[in-house]
This record gives sequence, structure tokens and C-alpha cells, in this order.
Amino acid sequence: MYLECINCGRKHDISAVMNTCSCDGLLEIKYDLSKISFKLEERANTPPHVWKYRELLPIRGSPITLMEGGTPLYRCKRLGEECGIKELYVKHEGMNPTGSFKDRGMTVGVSRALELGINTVACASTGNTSASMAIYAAKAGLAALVLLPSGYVALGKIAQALMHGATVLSIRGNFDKALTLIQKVCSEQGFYLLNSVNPYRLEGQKTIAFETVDQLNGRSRTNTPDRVILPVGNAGNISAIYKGYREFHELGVIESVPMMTGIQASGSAPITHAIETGAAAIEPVAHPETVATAIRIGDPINAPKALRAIRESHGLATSVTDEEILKAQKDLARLEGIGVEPASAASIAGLRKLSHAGAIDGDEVVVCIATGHLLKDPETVIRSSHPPVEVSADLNSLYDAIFHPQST
Ligand code: AN7
Repeated sequence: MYLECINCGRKHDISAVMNTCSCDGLLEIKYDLSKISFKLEERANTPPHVWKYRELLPIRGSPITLMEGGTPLYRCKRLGEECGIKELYVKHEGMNPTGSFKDRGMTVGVSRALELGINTVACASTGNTSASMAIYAAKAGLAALVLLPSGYVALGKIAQALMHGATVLSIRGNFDKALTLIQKVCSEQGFYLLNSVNPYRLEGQKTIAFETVDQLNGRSRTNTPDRVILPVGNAGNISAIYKGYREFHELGVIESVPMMTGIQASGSAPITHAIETGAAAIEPVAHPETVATAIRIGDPINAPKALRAIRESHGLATSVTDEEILKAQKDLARLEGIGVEPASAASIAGLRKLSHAGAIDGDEVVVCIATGHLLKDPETVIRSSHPPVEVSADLNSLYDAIFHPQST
């Protein structure tokens, strides 16, 4: 194993504690795949979870694990019909221990912090990263420091970070500002940074690709989706999932790599903008805004990796409005019984938009990644729903409310 810069190609020893190259480029963990044999059939009886794929992960000792991964891949017929897609699946990452995909990255990242003997882990977060880091730090006995953008983090996520014992600070500024600050604090204090600029995080998250292949195997006409659609914020997950598919491709487990398709909220869509204009690099959005606070990010740190993932895989990017996001959240909930937070619903809103525009073929096997659970953000649901009707505790009033709702 070694670290390789995606910008200048320089290789660094795996023991180096660094998140970016001396040229400032992003780093990627590389394996000698010619020495690794991986056959799905050989472990058909092992249920999917992150550490099922451990020879493709960068931790050799026992990891800090809370049984992350192994999330359901649901076939969604009703929603598929509505979106014009014959074979649509949703991978519900909200079924992880803290209710988001971040757990896959944190089991690897916190295990790495322990290997290095660092006793404080830290991150900036729109919420889910902080919740996830807090549970793994708790399990590992490490101190956790979290910086949140004040006023823009969903309630459930803050509750998790607090309950699991992290030091939680809200800054008067947005996520991009918080990330710049925490990077400085980590480099000055020797804390271990667990944002997705850390390549160990992405190694855990790439198992979404491995599991999807595992779960489609024998169930669909192909073990590889034609297209993967997911919300993009700091752009780590799309980069990680693409890396996972490329590794499986190189190992001969799959025959093709899916078209990586990123969806952003229209108020914070620098990656979509770069894809649409063909620009080599993103132009940061100074004041990102969206109801999907998880992806309220204007200057995604993994943009170079994400742009490469989308372009190399002949994928797409688009942006969706808050209204489209909230409608998709409701549709997924009511047509399929899958409850997700707004950011996750962006993938469905993007699918619908691209499909209706004719950019996605109805015969493609499509997998949408539902990145976080509905209960992360109950306040947005309450704001967009009619409140429960209060009735007197007697049968007549109850029947009145059930059969003549307008009179109550
Ligand atoms: C539900 O928690 O950035 O593109 O600090 O929570 O890999 O950043 C969350 C991101 C999508 C975007 N869906 O993933 C954080 C944070 C949900 C998320 C994303 C996030 P990336």
C-alpha cells in the first residue's frame, strides 16, 4: 500500500501522516491489486458489511467497528415506474449505526487514528460526520472535537454528537469556514482530521460499491449498475464509490464501471456548474443555501476527485431545487416506505429530472444512494407537513375526525 497524489502522481509511504501532497493535491490509497485475489463466490456466505472486504481496506490490525455497512438494497418498482426507470434500486445508507453512510468511513478513519497513537480526532461537519465520528471515538476511547455551522445542522445529528460525548462547538460561519478552521487546529495541535479529505475515510466508503455488486449478483441481469446517483456535498462519497467500482473492475469482479451521477442543491452546486460548463476546476459558491443542510457546502474539498469520477465514467451532474428535493423525499417515503433526510432525496429528485429530460435511458439499471435517515432531520418534516389533528378522547369525536376531517 502507498499514498499517491492525484495531481502530481507522487507516491508517499503509507506510514506518512498526511492528507494532501506537498503540491497540495489530494491523496489516494493504492494497493498492489495484482497481489490480491478477490472472488465474490468464495465468500457468498458472509453477509455484507464493511470489513467483509478487508483485504481492500488499509487497516491490518483489529478495527474499531460497530457493525457498519450491510445496508439494504431495495428494489423500487413504484418509484421506478413514476420516474420511467424499469430497474431502480435504492441503497439505504440510513440503516447504518448512526443513520448515515459516514459510519463506513469512520470505522476506518478512527481505526487509523488508534494505529497512529493519536488521542484526539476532529472534524468540521454539516452534522452527519460529527455524529459518526462521535460514536467511533467513544468506542475507541478517544477525545472528539466537532465544529458545526451555527443554526444549520439538523437536530438529530447534534443530539448524537452531544450524547456520545464529543466537544461540540458551533461557529458563526458556514461549513466551508469551519473546515478551514479545523484543518488549521489539527495541524497546529496534532489532532487527527477526520473529514473526507482524509483518504482513509474514503476507503471505508468505497465499500458501498462492493456491497452493491454483492447484492445485485444473481438478482439483476448484471452485477453492476449502469448508473449510480447520489447527492454531492464535500464530494467525498462520489469519489469513494467510484474508486470502489474501479478496484472491482481492475480485479475482474465486474466488467464495467457505472456512470457516476452527482446531484447538488441548486443553491450550492459548484460541481454541477463545472461539469455543465466543462471547466477544469470548480468555482466555489460563497454563500451556499439549501433546505438539505447536509450538502450546504460551497467549496467541496474533494472536487478534483469528483470531477474526475464523473468525467471518466461518462456520468452526469445536475442540480435540483429545494422544492424538488422535498417532493422526492415524500415520494420515496410514500411509494417505497423509505424514510430519508432531504440531502438523500436529492438523488431521487435528480433521477426524476434527468430521466424526464431524456438524459437517462429507462432500460438502465439505476442505483440511488440514500445517504441519511429521515429521523436525522425531524424539524424539516414537521415544517412541511400538516400537524396531527387534536381530538377529544371519546369515540364520537374520533369518528368525526376520521370520517369528516374538514369539520374538525
Ligand atoms: C446525508 O456531515 O459533509 O459529498 O459534514 O450528510 O461525501 O460530502 C455530510 C455530507 C450527502 C454529501 N448526504 O456527501 C458532513 C457532511 C448526506 C450527508 C452528503 C452528506 P459528500
